Amino acid sequence: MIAATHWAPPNLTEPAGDQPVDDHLAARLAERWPSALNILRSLYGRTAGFDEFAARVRARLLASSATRSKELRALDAAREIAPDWFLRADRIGYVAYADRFGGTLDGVAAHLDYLGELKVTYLHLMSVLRPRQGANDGGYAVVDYGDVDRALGTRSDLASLAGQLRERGISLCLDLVLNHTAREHPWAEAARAGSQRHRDYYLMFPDRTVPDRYEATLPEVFPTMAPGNFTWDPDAEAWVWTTFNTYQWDLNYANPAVFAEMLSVMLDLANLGVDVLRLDAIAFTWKRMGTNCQNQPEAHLLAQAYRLLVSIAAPGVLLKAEAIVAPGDLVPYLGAHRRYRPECQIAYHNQLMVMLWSSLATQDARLATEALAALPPTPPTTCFVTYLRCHDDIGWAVDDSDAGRVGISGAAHRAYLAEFYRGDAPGSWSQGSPFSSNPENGDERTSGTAAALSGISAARSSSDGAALDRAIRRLLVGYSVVLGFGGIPLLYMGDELGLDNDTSYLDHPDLVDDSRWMHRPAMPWDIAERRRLPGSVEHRLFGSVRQLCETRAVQRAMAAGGDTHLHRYDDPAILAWARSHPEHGNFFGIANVADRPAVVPHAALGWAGLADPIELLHVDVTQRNGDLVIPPLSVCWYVDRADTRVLPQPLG
Ligand code: OTU
Repeated sequence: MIAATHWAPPNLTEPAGDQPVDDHLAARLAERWPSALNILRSLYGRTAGFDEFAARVRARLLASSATRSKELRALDAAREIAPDWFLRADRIGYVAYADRFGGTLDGVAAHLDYLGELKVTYLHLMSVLRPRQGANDGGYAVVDYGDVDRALGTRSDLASLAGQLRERGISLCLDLVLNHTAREHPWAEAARAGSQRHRDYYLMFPDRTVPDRYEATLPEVFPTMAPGNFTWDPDAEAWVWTTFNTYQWDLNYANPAVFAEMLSVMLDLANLGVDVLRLDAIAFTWKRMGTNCQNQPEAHLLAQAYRLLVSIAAPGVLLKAEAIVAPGDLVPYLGAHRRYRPECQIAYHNQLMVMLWSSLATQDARLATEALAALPPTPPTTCFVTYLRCHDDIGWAVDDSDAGRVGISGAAHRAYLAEFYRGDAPGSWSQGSPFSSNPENGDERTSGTAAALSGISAARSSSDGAALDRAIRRLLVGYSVVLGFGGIPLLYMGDELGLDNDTSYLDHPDLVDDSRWMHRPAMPWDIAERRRLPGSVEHRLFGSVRQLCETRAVQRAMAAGGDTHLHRYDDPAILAWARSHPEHGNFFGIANVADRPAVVPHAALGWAGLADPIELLHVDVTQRNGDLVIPPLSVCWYVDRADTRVLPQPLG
């Protein structure tokens, strides 16, 4: 912890005019710059002009701090004093495309009361920075990181929205698409025009020799939309590295100039009032011949360097790793290396999403229990974002050895889940669609809204009341685990209302190839009004989700940090997890993923460390022969009475 003392750090010998603006900054520099410099040296120490580069980075930090507003500096100070601010139980996230939620940034601001109803304290707005015209992968192809999409508003609208969010205690998360730029970004334009300096910002090859050698070990991220990892650009007369779509040019992070450019972007967004930077596709940022070019040690060094540098200039700002990778590869993004090294504070818990849908399809939580128990521990100063749906597809990340431990084949189960959620398996209630099927390796991912995947859409169109009840319970089981698992839960826009798939993308030539658009509808505010109409699906879902959020927000034992342990019992329908936090107390969650009652031993509550448990969600748990009977498709949240400040209200 940095104290606001008045000593001059001994090793700061910069010339006058290059002095830190305040003592806090001086202290942070003294504490963190040497480590940052070490990391930069291991990344770029061998490139010519390293010292000059390092001096420029340092000067950039000072300049950025000097222009950081008083208000943001105060927030920095508060967050340095209470660095667990983002781990607390009252952090509840909402994720939406800015345009689809509000039309414009001002439009987003006009709907903040809606987020207030859900107790939202963290807002991830997508597609805010200026993307290329035409196809742009939902905004993940940026032409100007310093400008806002003109259809949404201006930089000052963004700063004003951030200010309004701050007043309401809502943190703003924006995407930092750092792995690639749009093909029309000025750097790429200059590269095409022949500037060698800018060609070095990207990975460009005169012929197929080197690309073919890389391709030998590279997977394809979008095999149907954008096969291969390189695109011939006739103007640049080169094969350009394009991991994602042809118009998304991968940046060359082996070039320190690229590192410095992206640092400037981060610091600029931080000073506009952005609280969390989502590092898009961070796993892909460093390439190495003979590997899959993901999760390379240098990708972690990049994240560590950015973390330290951002925490010097804007310590209230967090980094979130968007690394949709195997669990063992994931926790290092939170700093869990052989020895802890500060890296991103937040990462996506993709495995939980996959395992929830897997459990709901099979009405069996044993695979989920094994997979979640196998996840290595995360540093207590970091957390996951947990979610049931997001703007991307679901890749059926079932690990073969997890599957083996419950006696099933990983490959067969992956194929089954894809089939189930596209609605083709016997008994399926789902109305999802395939995304990026790869006939070569049998991979098939899935698109669809939570309502479509949980059976709400199907039940609604067949007017089957009992099926609708089950489907609603299914979606709420998913969200009850997401909100109780520990971490920052994310509500994906529209799930709280049960929005159906939106097929209008099929009429749009830029979108038609990409089924992810079916779960990216515009917010139908007229339908949202039905949340006030008793008996409507919207009322049932919204009311229950709101109640989950309200319940969580006031139960400090539901904070992130601390440990999570999966508990195993005989009944395969039970997913049970205990969380213990040294300060905030114990939490125990029990989910029954089956459409029949399920049992856990009565002693389970004691085994989970609860002395005087109270159940927060008013689930009608009964007792039978010394067992607790959990009703079909329901979730119980238990905390100790002593840790409870607010007693629970019935869910309704
Ligand atoms: C991310 O996606 C974004 O979330 C996608 O919307 C973008 O299309 C993509 O980057 C390119 O900018 O790269 O680290 O299941 O999870 O495409 C993982 C696949 C990513 C997605 C993957 C992801």
